[in-house]
Order: sequence, then C-alpha cells, then structure tokens
Amino acid sequence: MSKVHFELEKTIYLMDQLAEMPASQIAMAGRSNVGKSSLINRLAGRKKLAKISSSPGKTRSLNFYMVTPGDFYLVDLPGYGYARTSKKERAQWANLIEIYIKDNDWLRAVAVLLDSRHSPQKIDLELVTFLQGIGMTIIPIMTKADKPKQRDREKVRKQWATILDGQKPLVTSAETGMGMDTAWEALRAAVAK
Ligand SMILES: Nc1nc2c(ncn2[C@@H]2O[C@H](COP(=O)(O)OP(=O)(O)O)[C@@H](O)[C@H]2O)c(=O)[nH]1
Ligand SMILES: [Mg+2]
Repeated sequence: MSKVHFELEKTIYLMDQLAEMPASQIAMAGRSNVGKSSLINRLAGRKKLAKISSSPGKTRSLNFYMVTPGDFYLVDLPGYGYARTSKKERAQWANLIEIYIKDNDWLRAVAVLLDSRHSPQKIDLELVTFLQGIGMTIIPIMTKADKPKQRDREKVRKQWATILDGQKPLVTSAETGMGMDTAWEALRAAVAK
C-alpha cells in the first residue's frame, strides 16, 4: 500500500465550534479505552499521533484528521461510557455527537469500535441502535483481538453479527497490526460510496 498521511486539521471542543468540513468524513466512535487512539495511530503508521491516554475519559474533543491519499476526514469522536463521567457530561456527549452525526451530508459512515474481550454492552447497543435508526452506514470494528482466545472472540463476533443484521465486525489489533488491510478497505469503500 502506498504511504498514507494523517494531518490533524481541526479540533472541536464545543458545539458552537462545529463548522462544515467540506470533504467526505468517517467518524470513529467507541467507549473510552476501547483502543480508538491506538487504532488511529496504527492506521496512520505513527505511534504518537493520537494520544494514548492513561487517564481514560479525558478527551472531550472531536479531532478531524485529513487522510491522504483519499482526501477524507477520519473524525475521532470523544469516547463514551467512562464510569466516572457525570450525568451532565454524558448528556453533553450525546448532544454533541447527535448534532455532529445528524444532518451532516459529508458523513459517509461511523466506525463503531467494539472490545473483542466483551459481549455487547448496553452503551454500545445504544449507539448502534441510534445509527441504525437514522440509516447511517456502520463499520463495526473489533479491537484488541490479540487479547482473547480466538474461540471467545468469534463468539463475541457472532453476537454482534446478530445485532447488525448479519454484518460481521472486522477483527483488528493495534498491537499486532492484525486486520489493518481489511480496515483500510472498509474505510475506503465507505468513502467511495
Ligand atoms: N493488547 C492490546 N492493547 C491495546 C490495543 N489497543 C489499545 N490497547 C491498550 O488499551 C488502552 C487504551 O487504548 P487507547 O487507544 O488509549 O483507547 P481509547 O481510549 O479508545 O483511545 C491502552 O493501554 C492501549 O495500550 C490492542 O490492539 N491490543
Ligand atoms: Mg483516545
């Protein structure tokens, strides 16, 4: 594969900073600590592009990375579901995400990151149900695939496929690089759609 380049073009902290970013976009969503930053770094081939946080729940911003070639934005959404987040912060997250995702003509798909080690969790299901409800294309991506036994991982994958009307999540590991080619294919296919 030719060399890809990620450029952080814009960071948004508050709703009123949301402006139209006129290029195809793919958003990445997932619970805090699911491995979102690690996956972005692995895809970019750079270790320190997105911060791997030792204190989860910290990042509250939307980060727009311009990806070349391809000329689309990979949008890193703030992680959700951090246990120590207040009710108010949770509501703010939902509000910002909802406004960003709805009525965004540039958004082609939302990659939903799912931890390979866990059965579907309520909070992930809420996001998936919301996306299904508005007819948004979902790219389900299982992370940390190097952690569980393959048999357990496949069980989780099947559970998700049932929820996703048969669509099987991609299986990735930022640690080993497993599944990166497939992930790129899925992202590029969604952009080309
Ligand atoms: N074993 C393993 N650990 C991972 C993987 N991806 C992320 N991690 C670890 O999971 C923790 C959270 O990762 P991070 O990328 O910051 O998650 P984020 O909060 O979703 O952005 C860190 O300690 C990472 O080193 C993976 O593919 N395999
Ligand atoms: Mg992160």
